[in-house]
Amino acid sequence: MENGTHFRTCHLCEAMCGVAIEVREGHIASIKGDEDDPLSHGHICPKAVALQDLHEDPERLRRPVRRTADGWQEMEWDEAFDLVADRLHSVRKENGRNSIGAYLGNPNVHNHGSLVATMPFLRALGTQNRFSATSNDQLPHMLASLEMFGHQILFPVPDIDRTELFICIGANPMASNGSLMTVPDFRGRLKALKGRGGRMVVVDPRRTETGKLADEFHFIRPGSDALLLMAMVRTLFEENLVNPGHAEPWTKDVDLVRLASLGFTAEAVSEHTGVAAADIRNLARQLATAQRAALYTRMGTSTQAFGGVATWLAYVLNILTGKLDSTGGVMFTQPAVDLIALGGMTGQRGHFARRFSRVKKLPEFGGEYPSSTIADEILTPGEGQIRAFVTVAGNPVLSSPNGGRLDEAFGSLDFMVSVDYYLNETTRHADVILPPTAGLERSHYDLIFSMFAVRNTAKYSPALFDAGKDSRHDWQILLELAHRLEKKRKHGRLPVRAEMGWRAFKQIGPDPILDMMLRTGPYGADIGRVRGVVQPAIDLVMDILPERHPLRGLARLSPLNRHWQDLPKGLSINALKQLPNGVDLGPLRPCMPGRLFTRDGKVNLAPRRYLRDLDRLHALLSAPPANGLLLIGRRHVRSNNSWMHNSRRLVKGKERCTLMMHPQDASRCGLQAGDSAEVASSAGRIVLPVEITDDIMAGVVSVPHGWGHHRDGTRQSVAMAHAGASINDVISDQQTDPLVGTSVLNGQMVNVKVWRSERPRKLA
Ligand SMILES: Nc1nc2c(c(=O)[nH]1)N[C@H]1C(S)=C(S)[C@@H](COP(=O)(O)OP(=O)(O)OC[C@H]3O[C@@H](n4cnc5c(=O)[nH]c(N)nc54)[C@H](O)[C@@H]3O)O[C@H]1N2
Ligand SMILES: Nc1nc2c(c(=O)[nH]1)N[C@H]1C(S)=C(S)[C@@H](COP(=O)(O)OP(=O)(O)OC[C@H]3O[C@@H](n4cnc5c(=O)[nH]c(N)nc54)[C@H](O)[C@@H]3O)O[C@H]1N2
Ligand code: SF4
Ligand SMILES: [Mo]
Repeated sequence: MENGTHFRTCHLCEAMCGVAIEVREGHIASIKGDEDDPLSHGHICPKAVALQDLHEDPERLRRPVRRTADGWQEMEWDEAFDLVADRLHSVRKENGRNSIGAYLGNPNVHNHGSLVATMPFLRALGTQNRFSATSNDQLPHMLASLEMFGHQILFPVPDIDRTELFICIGANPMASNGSLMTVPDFRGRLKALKGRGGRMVVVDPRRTETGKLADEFHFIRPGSDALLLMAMVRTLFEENLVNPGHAEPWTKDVDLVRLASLGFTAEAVSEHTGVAAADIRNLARQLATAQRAALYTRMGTSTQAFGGVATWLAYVLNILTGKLDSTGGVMFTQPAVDLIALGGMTGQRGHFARRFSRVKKLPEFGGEYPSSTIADEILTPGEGQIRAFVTVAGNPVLSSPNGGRLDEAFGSLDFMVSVDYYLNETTRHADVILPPTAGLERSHYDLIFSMFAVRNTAKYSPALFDAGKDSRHDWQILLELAHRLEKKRKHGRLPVRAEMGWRAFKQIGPDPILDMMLRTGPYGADIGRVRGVVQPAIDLVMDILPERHPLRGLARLSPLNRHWQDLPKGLSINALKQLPNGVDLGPLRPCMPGRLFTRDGKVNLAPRRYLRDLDRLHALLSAPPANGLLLIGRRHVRSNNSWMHNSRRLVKGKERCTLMMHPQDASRCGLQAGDSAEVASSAGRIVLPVEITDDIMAGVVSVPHGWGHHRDGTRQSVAMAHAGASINDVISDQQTDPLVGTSVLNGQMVNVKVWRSERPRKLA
């Protein structure tokens, strides 16, 4: 790579910060924030410099390895692909297509190559036993979007740069930099909000880094958000504050929501939630009366026992107060590659509960079962039992509930392959590991997070380094495996056309596809001069075509869509290459009801499955509040899920994998600062240092996730030296939100006691 400064997007988290990487003599000399990035304006977090650590990490795998009796052995790519395709094929032949399980991890969504190759890969695997990080994450948001707006990824995003009131429940953007709200430099944006006279309210069981900056902060008992939000809805009706405003004509079933909220008064839910009734009422009033306000919920309200209902109610509150699709409220990003419109056209709007998992009968969403049931499906004998497993960019042993049981399950498989560049807690169980290139060695375009950003932007970066001939990108690995598997299924020979198709796909890769999507998207080709002639004809045709006709979808997707008429035009990869810092496509714009995908073109405010789940909420309200310690997670700005602890720069300093505990609880358990605590549940136990602080609500304890690097047989020496303990070793896989199937990662009950032993803190 030439000497000089190269601009690209950091792909580590959802924030999409622009980075300026200075390269000298083929090496990274520095990584700084890109002042000219139209979204992040120079902001980066400490993880950005770890891009270099990741790039240079000698322990990052660069060639395929195979497990042998004498340890891991390197192999040639061709040999590795053959072996994997062979073994997967024979497991499938012997035990049926569902005997292969597949798990897709979080980094896939930061990788446009993977995204393009995943579909054909999964089709070639042919299994219904698919899992991903979604069910440990944003699944309730996807269900709410599907049920209410008719499309699984049409997410309302806070218009934070123009709001006057930001209500943040169960999220910590100061640490996470936002989620389903791509918001680089949250601190700066918050400062600007306050500078305009705006306010932030935070509701969380822990006074987080975000909570500390709030104008108003409330502790809430974990798992009780649905009660709080329902009482806010109740307050709106009681106090005549319901006013969907411009959304009124395209919103239905307001009255059903009113009926559903009966009984959930602020006074009634106060004891359970731990939030004073006056504060709940006041929250509802603030949301209703502020002209520009956004209520936002994320991980804490999503991955809990009532995550489905809570997420729905958050959407409902924004709609009842007229904040949906209005400036300064919650709006919809209009990305340059509109996967939402594309999904609408190809029938990928999403689906739910079309089939159920074999063992626990949990519902699929978009063809995936909840990850909390992976171990059940591997360990329970019978027709359809998983015998072989594929992981792509995932570390479920640390990221999914009951990691100990997953360890056992992966250890029992006939065959496992991991597409991953680290030998870690999950991939150590693989028979073969296929390592892809790392982020700086491939081109980058953020297909996913451009859809959820607080401003419309687009940016393309070519690969910064060439990893050489003996390397493969994720997309190359996935397509090669898919091709070989398809061939085997057809007894070694594909029809000529199919064979040519595969070869062409492998030849061109994701970028020409991306280019085509950019050119045909909302900011694509400029049909300016012909629009006057073409548009009326198109409108006429559209009127007579049935609602679900593919041509309608096509028009919706193309520059012909009227909604996109005024947007800037001319995007393509070439155009973006001329603008290496990225291009600003403007603030969020109202787009409803035109972008709704529901059959009747209305927002469905009261989908029946949520109403049916309210019996459970009534039961929660009538039972006495649980007495015991409730476990929640947390994130830290220097850590990223489970996989960046091999960067010395990120793990140095004070130990961060601690048990946070309120002084009252600590003294009740006989724990003092510096002690080690044992946290136990039916799933397992972990030991970690206690950190006593009144920043956490009494009755709640917190442990970050992604740690627990003590397991044998991994190859991440820095991470092992800072092992910590895995919260998911004590989170039970028996608890899911029965409505959606999401793992209950927040709010499970645990026992805590003093750990006194001369033995080292390592637990299996
Ligand atoms: N530094 C860093 N950034 C990241 C990541 C990372 O690992 N590290 N991960 C990325 C990913 S994959 C994601 S999905 C996002 C997540 O982004 P966020 O959702 O902002 O992430 P968290 O920090 O987990 O915030 C969850 C908050 O919910 C609170 N909470 C827990 N239980 C409850 C509850 O029952 N009710 C309420 N109201 N609050 C509760 C927790 O105390 C915590 O403050 O972050 C992304 N960004
Ligand atoms: N208790 C608890 N559990 C949680 C959470 C929580 O808040 N609390 N958060 C949940 C959330 S939001 C998420 S998103 C999940 C994340 O869960 P996962 O996606 O399962 O785990 P990660 O830790 O992101 O691991 C990513 C893996 O991908 C590999 N990898 C990194 N980059 C690439 C790449 O470019 N290509 C390939 N092929 N591999 C790559 C890494 O080496 C690592 O093995 O964790 C969830 N688990
Ligand atoms: S916040 Fe940090 S990790 Fe996330 S994109 Fe920005 S620099 Fe990268
Ligand atoms: Mo996530």
